[in-house]
Amino acid sequence: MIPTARLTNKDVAEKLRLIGDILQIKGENRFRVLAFMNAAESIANWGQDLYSLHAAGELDSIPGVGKAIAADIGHLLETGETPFLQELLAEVPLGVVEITRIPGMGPKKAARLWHELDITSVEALKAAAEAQQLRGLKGFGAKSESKILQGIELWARKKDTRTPLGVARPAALDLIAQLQAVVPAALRQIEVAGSVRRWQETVGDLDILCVSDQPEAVMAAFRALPIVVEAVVSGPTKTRVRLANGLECDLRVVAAKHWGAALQYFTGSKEHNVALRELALKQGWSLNEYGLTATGPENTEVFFADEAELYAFLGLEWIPPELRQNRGEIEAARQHHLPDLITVDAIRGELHGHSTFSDGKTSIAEMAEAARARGYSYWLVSDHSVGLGITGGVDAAKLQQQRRIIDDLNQQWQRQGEDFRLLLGTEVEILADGALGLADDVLARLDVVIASIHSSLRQQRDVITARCLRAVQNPHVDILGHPTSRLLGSRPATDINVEAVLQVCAATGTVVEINAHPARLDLNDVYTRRAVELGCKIAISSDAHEPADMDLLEYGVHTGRRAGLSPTAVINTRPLTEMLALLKH
Ligand code: DGT
Ligand code: CA
Ligand code: CA
Ligand code: ZN
Repeated sequence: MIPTARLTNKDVAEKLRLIGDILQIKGENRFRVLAFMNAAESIANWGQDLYSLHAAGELDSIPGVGKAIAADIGHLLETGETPFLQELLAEVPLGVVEITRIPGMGPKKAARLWHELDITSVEALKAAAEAQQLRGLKGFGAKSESKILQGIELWARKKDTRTPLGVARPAALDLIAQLQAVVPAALRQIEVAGSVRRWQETVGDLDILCVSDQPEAVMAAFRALPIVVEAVVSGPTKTRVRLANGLECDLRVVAAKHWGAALQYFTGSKEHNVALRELALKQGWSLNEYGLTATGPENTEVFFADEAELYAFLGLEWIPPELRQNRGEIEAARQHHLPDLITVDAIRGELHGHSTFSDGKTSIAEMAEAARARGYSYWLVSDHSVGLGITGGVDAAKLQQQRRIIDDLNQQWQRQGEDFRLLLGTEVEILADGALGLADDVLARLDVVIASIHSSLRQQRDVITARCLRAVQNPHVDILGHPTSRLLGSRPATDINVEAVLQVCAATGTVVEINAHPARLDLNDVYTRRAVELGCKIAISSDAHEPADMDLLEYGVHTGRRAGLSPTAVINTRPLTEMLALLKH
């Protein structure tokens, strides 16, 4: 039972999706297709390691995974392949599957192009469209040829190019601010929707929704904004533009009475919407982006001024956008059991930040001032330890210097009756063998110790997992920093066994960090959910290297919200003494 290469949950989900796609091309039963698609979705969002579940014979405990699909997954994990998929791939060329992923193309069209014109790759499709060979087919015309070519261009550009939320969100808010500056009188409401509103860690495109009596003026102003490069679609109610940074943005104008349903619809996620629509249907209503229409003979229509009214009409509490992932939130909203979600305001201090003693850009005193200005009551100075190749990493002597600076500042605040304290810690490097970059007796003198991995990131799974486990078992290590060390868009997560690490963190009382920097968001939402299930305590910090970085905290808080995180699970929502009492030593 030796797998050639270890598959991630995402790899397995992709294979299952591929099976679903091929079954669709073959025109198989819709429910059979759905079974694979649902299993794929479920596994992509599953925080637990599939290999250990498989070893325990419990793959079918995953929602949406029945016995038959569990057996396919078992084959995948053991051999990297499944006989079923092999069979399907022998029948249907992979290029035909790829064609289904082109915008505007679906399994039916792809199957026809394959059977009738023997087109089995995107390249062949492009050539055929350019050579005007498609218009001979029934139902295809000159117009569909140019649409297909546009679709192919989009597909080529889109492949693997989701934008980190840290880039997409400011861009969307900026667009809104610019529009508000140019046509303030024309805008009655405006709001960001789509994945940005749900704080998903990466974003395909931006979606903005507004209410206006002057849609033409709003659309013209939008197309004329300086950061807009070109209009891709120009219409009275929908305009799609490309921005200078390559992102695309949809702007939709809706009538005031449609606002509630439209904002709900365009916020998504698609999966949440599908489930909500099913719930509405059961109650005799058909839901779309305008409102509800009775499915009975009278076709009564109901409209909603805001989202909360729509959810209430369906018997649900308003669901925060971060939770709209079809992972049980609709049922929870029905039973008034939605979690009490963490907010930015609940954070009382930060437990990860840097100064000029390592790679920070600002002195301890200036960082402290910035933290105080934000209303925090504590802030941890946690510079990198020596041994990371960062000039000026802290050693025992430098930590003593830092202690003197911090003591002085704390005494001043105490004299002035200020509710603010600096804490001294370090972000100690977990060395390649799991030993720490500073000796235990040095760590013992610090208020809070974070341990994290920044080097030897490509170690094998067993090696890097054991390395991390050794570190979190150290009684002086209070917090595990950015557990997977990924950098969104530039560096994949290490191959660490997160499940095993979280279990040991829970057992040892080691706090797990959500590093809020939008390039990290590590732990991510899925693993955070799992960490809380396992009983881990969480810290959310911005890992600030200069005062402006402290603004990034919200990305971590909203990642926590996507995980259903409540303030009580987050140690830095507590007052200082309570927070310190929750640490290991
Ligand atoms: P993205 O852009 O890939 O990061 O993700 P979204 O969620 O922003 O997706 P997008 O931009 O394609 O569409 C925005 C929202 O519109 C989406 O979250 C839900 C809704 N929507 C779009 N297409 C469909 C659809 O085919 N069915 C349903 N139920 N909702 C849709
Ligand atoms: Ca979008
Ligand atoms: Ca969109
Ligand atoms: Zn750091």
